[in-house]
Amino acid sequence: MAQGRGTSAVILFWCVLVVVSEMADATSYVVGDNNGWSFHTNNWPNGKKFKAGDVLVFNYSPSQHDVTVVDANGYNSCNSSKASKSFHSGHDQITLGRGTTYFICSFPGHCQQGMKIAINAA
Ligand SMILES: *[C@@H]1O[C@H](CO)[C@@H](O)[C@H](O)[C@H]1NC(C)=O
Ligand SMILES: [Cu+2]
Repeated sequence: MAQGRGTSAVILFWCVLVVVSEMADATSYVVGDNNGWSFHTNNWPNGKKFKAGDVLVFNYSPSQHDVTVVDANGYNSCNSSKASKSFHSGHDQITLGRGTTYFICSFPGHCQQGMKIAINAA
C-alpha cells in the first residue's frame, strides 16, 4: 500500500517535470524586436528557428495596425479577405502551431509595405 503511494508520487513528479520543462522549452519572440509589429518586418523571421509552442508577441497601436492570419495566397497577394483569424489588442500573444503561419496587417497598403511575416514552426 505504502509502496503504491510512493510509485504514484514518483509518476506524478515526472508528469509535472515533463510539463514544466516543455513550458520552459517554448521561446517567446517579440515580433520586429524593438520596432514592434510595423512596416518592413517581413525579413525579421530570417535566421530564426521557430517550433510549435513558441509564442509570438505582436506589439503595435491598435488604431494603426492589426494582426491577421491568412493563407499562402493571402500572404503573397496581401489579400485579407479569406482571413482565418484576426487580432486587435495591440499586444497579442500568439502560440505557433506546427507548419507555416502567415501574418499580415489588414490595414490598406501596410502588407505591401512589408507588414507581413511567414513563420515556419518545426
Ligand atoms: C481578394 O481575394 C478575394 C477572394 O479570394 C477576391 O474575391 C478579391 O477580388 C481579392 N481582392 C483583391 C484586391 O485582389
Ligand atoms: Cu499595419
